[in-house]
Amino acid sequence: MRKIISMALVTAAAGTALTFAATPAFAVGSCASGNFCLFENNDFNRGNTNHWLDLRSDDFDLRNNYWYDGSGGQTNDSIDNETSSVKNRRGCDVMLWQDVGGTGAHTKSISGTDDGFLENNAIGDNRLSAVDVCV
Ligand SMILES: [Ca+2]
Ligand SMILES: [Ca+2]
Ligand SMILES: [Ca+2]
Ligand SMILES: [Ca+2]
Repeated sequence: MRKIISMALVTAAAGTALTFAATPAFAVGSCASGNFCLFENNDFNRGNTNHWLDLRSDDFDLRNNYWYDGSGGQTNDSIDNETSSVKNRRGCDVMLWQDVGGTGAHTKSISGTDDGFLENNAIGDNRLSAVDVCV
């Protein structure tokens, strides 16, 4: 009887480990510490397609970056001129630029803040093309 119980515990423990391994969805698009996080839609994609990208370093040309989806796979949908909300978990301020190379309208994302609606900022909605991390 004791042996059966311990076997059951081993099975349960293995099942738990598998569950954790199989649910990266918890982390997908949730903006972990150390990242600057872009979202295709307002309000961090809530109620909409879960297209996201995490950046850690400068990228002055988002034309060659592509959204990741809700299962963590890369799409063929370019990020350029599509960002609608951001979260700053990078640990420093980040400048958002309208044009490739870092020109045009710009908005500074303050370290530790979220903005679910870029339309009311200088950068505007669906215009972000360059990101300067730790300005
Ligand atoms: Ca790029
Ligand atoms: Ca958008
Ligand atoms: Ca805003
Ligand atoms: Ca742009």
